[in-house]
Amino acid sequence: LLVRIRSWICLVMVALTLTGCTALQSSSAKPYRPDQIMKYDASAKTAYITLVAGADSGYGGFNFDGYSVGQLSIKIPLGWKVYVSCKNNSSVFTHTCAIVQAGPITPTGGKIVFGATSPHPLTGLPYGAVANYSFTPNKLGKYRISCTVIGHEADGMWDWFYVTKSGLPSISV
Ligand SMILES: [Cu+2]
Repeated sequence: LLVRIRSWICLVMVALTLTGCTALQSSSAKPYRPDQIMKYDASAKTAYITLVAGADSGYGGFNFDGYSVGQLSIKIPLGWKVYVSCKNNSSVFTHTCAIVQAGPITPTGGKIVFGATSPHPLTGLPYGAVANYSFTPNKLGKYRISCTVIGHEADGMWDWFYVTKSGLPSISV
């Protein structure tokens, strides 16, 4: 809905000013690059992921590091330890950073897996709060990085998280 409203506002602006709306709709300028979001130590089989919830205004702020609706994909090999730093950058909404089953998008987000969630999964972190946690994925598959505060996943606040058989962690946008 937010996107639709934004597109509509954009059309009105075009009609009024005859100027383009590229900047408003562009999703190219993200606040964080992949190499800023994930780092890893291969010898320690440990990955470090920094998730900033509501990093910018993308999808009405329903994003991680500026990425929504699967624009970001992180792959972690089975058995690696993952440290997550979750920061709520929104001054409007509470948020969480969780790993959930990749079933249908639901109002409360998917079922949390690997115990991977910031505290208070339903109510979220207050503005400016940072929560650090770690987990070790023990099952191969496709999952989501989601905010489990009610309604947020459905508003686009999710990205992809894969547990791979072997190799090194990777991140793509
Ligand atoms: Cu949220």
